[in-house]
Amino acid sequence: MSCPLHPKLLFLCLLISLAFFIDPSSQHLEVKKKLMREKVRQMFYHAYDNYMTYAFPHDELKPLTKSFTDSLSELGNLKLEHLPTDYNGSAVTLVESLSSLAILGNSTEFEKGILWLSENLTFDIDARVNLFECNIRVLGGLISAHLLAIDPSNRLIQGSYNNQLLRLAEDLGKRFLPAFETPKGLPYAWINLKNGVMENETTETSTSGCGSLILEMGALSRLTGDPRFESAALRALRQLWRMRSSLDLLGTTLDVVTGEWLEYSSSIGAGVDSFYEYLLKAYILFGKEDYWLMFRSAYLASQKYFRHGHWYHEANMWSGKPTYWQLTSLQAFWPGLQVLAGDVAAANLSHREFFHVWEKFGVLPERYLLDHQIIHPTMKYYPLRPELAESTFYLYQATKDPWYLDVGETIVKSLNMYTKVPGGFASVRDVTTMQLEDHQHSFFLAETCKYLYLLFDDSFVAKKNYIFTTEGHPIQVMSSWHEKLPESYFSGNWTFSKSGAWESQASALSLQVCPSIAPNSRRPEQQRESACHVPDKQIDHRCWSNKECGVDATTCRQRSCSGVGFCGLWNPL
Ligand code: DMJ
Repeated sequence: MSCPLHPKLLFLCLLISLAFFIDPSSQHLEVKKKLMREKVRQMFYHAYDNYMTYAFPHDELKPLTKSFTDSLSELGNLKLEHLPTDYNGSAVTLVESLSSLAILGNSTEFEKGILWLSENLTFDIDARVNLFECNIRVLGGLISAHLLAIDPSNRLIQGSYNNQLLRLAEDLGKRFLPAFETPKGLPYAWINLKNGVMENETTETSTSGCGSLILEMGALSRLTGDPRFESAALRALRQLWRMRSSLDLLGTTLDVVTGEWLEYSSSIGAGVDSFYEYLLKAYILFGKEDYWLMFRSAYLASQKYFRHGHWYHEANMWSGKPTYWQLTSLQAFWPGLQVLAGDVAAANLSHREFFHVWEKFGVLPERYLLDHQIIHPTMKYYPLRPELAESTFYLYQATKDPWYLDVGETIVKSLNMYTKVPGGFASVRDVTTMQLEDHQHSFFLAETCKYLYLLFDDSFVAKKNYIFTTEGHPIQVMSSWHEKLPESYFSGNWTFSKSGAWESQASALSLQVCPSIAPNSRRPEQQRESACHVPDKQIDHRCWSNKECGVDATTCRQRSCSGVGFCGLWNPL
């Protein structure tokens, strides 16, 4: 292109020429990401401002009637009249919003929130709360916000910060401890914050309730120097793991006093989900090999007994036989976890199945019956859950495939179209009619909006290595908390690493957790790790017995030794 000599025209011409050198598709992508970030930012503030106006300091917003609910106590099935008359809630949504406010860079609101909480929040209340929910929402929210506040690079605090959030977290953690006083250290599901475990308290709890406390309680111990929190959570986790079946499966519910399983059906969904998540994330955060070994066995078993194509059904923990053929909305976190484990190809395939159901109904129904291809008749709701957005975020970060941005855009559109009301965002009672329910769960601010924002914004995760708790609260991965610093450790969350001519693309973790590689047939120049891949003993796949054969990377099935001495997938499914 030749440019005229007139200065104005010359300038214009140079600009046009420059545009030719800038890749128009990447430019388009950046524009789209910026636009979407703004949309999600507006969604967050619509939810947050309405909460602050109509519900704060109570726990959650009722967006249709512009009123409030004290969910922290209602989680214990207590009616409000059973609570102290001066009880005004524990501002759960504010606690849950702090880390999102930090990511959005709203230092004013972040600091204001901390100030209010440090002057007003008390846990000395006669309220029965669910240990798991209170841990992931309140303890996790406080710890994450504390860590973000003390990180000077965030520039979130203008005045002085005197660890007020950490002190609140420590007080809450101490109130959790009586729940663990059972014969085997398995915690009660419910605890009265003032009086400890109540008389005649139910002894029934879930696997996730017992086995997903280690991130928050472990972090609390590291920050306070008081080892009791981490050891209580770890003891419970180890005991749970000891109770696994010979197939490495765990049931869904158990008795904390007798230590017996109550529900034998096992899954990656409700009641178990975050147990898997915390094994892998605890390994990332604390670098203890034990967590990885437990995760690896549990993950292998899940692939072997639950996976059917790209779906996951439930199975009996003792026999491994399928029990319920259902897809649940909570399972949609699984592809995100698979990305963290380096199993990106499998994550992509299962994510597509969930998104297909989202597209079919506009949102994800709580339960979808796979064998009949219909929604469960009494579980038609969608309470603004974050799991699909969460997995979409992980997959985009790992692959940078713009298709995931389109998925995010669809999710944002659906949420605005079906659930946005003048008073906030309302849950869907029935996805077949899109009839709404008067509840805006705090996880909509802690997770749904956060993951959608992070999908379109790379800056937060590019800065540091974070793990996100099951409630979406970031905790920085620090070498000082690591038992053993992994050999290949990266400062960013995601990385491309080169070995010779091969490029491997995966999570920062995958190079240490999945040293084995599986070829990617679609893009042979790229290799991807698989968390379940165990290579055959001999490089030429020759064998004398089954013991010398590994686990197939794509199907996660055990390979066996053929009559003529070669490892392969010889056994029929
Ligand atoms: C959240 O509270 C957490 O993610 C939890 O682990 C299960 N799912 C809900 C939101 O769906």
